[in-house]
Amino acid sequence: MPAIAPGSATAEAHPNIALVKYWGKRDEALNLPCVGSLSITLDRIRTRTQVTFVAGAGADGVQLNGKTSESARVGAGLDLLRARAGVDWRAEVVSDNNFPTAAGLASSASGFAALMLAGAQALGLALPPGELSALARRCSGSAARSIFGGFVEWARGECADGRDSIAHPLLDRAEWPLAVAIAVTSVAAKSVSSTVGMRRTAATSPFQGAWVATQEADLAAARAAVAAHDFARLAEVSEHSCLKMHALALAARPGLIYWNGATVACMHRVRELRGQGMPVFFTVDAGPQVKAVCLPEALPAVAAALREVPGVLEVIECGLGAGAHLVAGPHA
Ligand code: 2P0
Repeated sequence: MPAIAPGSATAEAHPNIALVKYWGKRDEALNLPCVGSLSITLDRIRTRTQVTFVAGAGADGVQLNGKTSESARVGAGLDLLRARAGVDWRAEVVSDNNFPTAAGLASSASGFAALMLAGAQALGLALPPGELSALARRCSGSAARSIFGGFVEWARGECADGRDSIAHPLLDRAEWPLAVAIAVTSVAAKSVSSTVGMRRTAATSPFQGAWVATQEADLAAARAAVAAHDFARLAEVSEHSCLKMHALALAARPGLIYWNGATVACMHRVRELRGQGMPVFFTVDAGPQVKAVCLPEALPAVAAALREVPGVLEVIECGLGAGAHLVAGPHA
């Protein structure tokens, strides 16, 4: 008999946005990336997840945003925790996002970071943040980074078993507060998931080798920019990494086009604003939303400018947020 009783816990985690992007896996089973990446964790938008274990084996139940959801990935993530704890209890998972799910707003990052923290706590597993990061990575690569707040780096790692492919915090959000205006241009779920897109890219894009070969220089430049609080340098390397990742994916067969017309219009608008002296740059993930990263004093003007771009449905304003953390209850 296990020494612990089934319990319940609730955790919150925020999405993160990569400034130096993750794209491509060197091991799909363990979710090990071809490249390291560097991100900022957001505030305001979040996933809140309650995990309740129930004694006795059986199917897990998952509710996402009030609807019953089939999620093999949730079950697989919980299996990692059950194996650690030596139990076979099934779980009831209740999760909600206060932002559009699966539209390039990194809901899998916040979702799996919150799931693993709540699940570990509900099983009484006292896991250090690095181990939680590795477990979250197994569910979804970018979730490794949402365990931490502020500026975060996820190391590619060298070990075949992935034990060194974990995220760590680079700089606290209070040390260099940045702001992000997210221009939502579509709330439809994306047509090609990141996992499938990465697989297709690695198999068919002629630029895959160049992508991997140039990543370390981008990471070094971004790390230095973060350490020096050098916004112009961070802007340059971040837009480069974003456009390089999309060029890589565009060159897959068939090519992956994650942008719509409003996405491109927002990117041009951000560059116009920067040309006028505003401290702002863009980044875009595997979806059509544009994230405009700026100094906090520029946020109202950046958000207002993006709201006027035709095709922009909504602009969400965020600052930098904390890492995954436990909260009192699902509706606290
Ligand atoms: C990133 N993206 O670094 C990159 C940039 C999207 C574009 O991480 O297959 O949902 O679950 O590991 O983490 C999105 O990919 O993919 C992502 P899986 P994930 O943020």
